[in-house]
Amino acid sequence: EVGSGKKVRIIGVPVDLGQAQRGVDLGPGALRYAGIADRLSGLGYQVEDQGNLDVPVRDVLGGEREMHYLPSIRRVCDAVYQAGRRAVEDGFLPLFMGGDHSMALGSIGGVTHHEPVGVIWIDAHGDFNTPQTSPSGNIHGMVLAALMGQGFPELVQLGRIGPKLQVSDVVMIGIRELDPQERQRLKESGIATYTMREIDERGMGTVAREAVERLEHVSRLHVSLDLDALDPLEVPGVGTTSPGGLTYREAQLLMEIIADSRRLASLDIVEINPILDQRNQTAKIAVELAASLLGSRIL
Ligand code: HAR
Ligand code: MN
Ligand code: MN
Ligand code: MN
Repeated sequence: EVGSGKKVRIIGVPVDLGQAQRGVDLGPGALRYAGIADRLSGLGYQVEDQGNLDVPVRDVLGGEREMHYLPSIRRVCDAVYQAGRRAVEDGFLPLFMGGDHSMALGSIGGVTHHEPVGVIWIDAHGDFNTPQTSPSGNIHGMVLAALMGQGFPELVQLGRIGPKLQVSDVVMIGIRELDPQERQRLKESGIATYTMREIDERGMGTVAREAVERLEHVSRLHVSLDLDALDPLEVPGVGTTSPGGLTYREAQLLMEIIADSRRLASLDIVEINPILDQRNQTAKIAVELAASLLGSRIL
């Protein structure tokens, strides 16, 4: 058995404050109903669900609306950070269930508390805006920049002082939709980025192996899986859809190749919006991708 008693801790983060659409706070429930815990225990993992972290509902945060809920996102991410740090200290592989992508500030902050981690950021978007370049003001579109030390000081200094990630510790896969200034910033950042064009031309197998090799210098890998990286025809349950995305087969191959590295140490599953979904299809696909990432084999 692949899991052979290794421990996974499920941490639900029902946050929807990083973006504007209603429904993404229901993601943790959707993943539970799609059977995430049983699927992983079936692989031989010891699975512990620690429930959901406390997240205020936006309906009681009227006063924060103008600030795009920055104070509450900061508080939520603080709790996520501590939960992630503790999970690593306790010897668990933490699986963070969003919620929108703003929670990755806490999850990636927490899992890098003791030592650097290589991050595979799978997303249609760059999430590399700053408050100055963001057209929407939505914090889920700024989280990777904040992790690298750029943006709201409240977010940059979360958990511990300073940047949580170095340029060489990140690879991005599935990118196809960037805002004009975000695009410029990403080009100048030096982050390794595999756009959809690159995947189409070179194939996912080649791209995925190269991405994992780029993170050879770190002993642990974190996957931040934004479901909008997949094509909306396959995963209708996401808030910010972008056509021309990964097929389920490509995403699964990517997961399998990351699994082969045997260095996966933590995982985010974010941006599932059950209100927009059809029969929980998006969460079901996410569960299968998590299983592939944790070593499920066809043969
Ligand atoms: N780039 C846009 C913005 O900053 C939208 C990006 C956020 N969308 C996501 N995150 N789902 O990946 O508002
Ligand atoms: Mn994202
Ligand atoms: Mn996205
Ligand atoms: Mn605004």
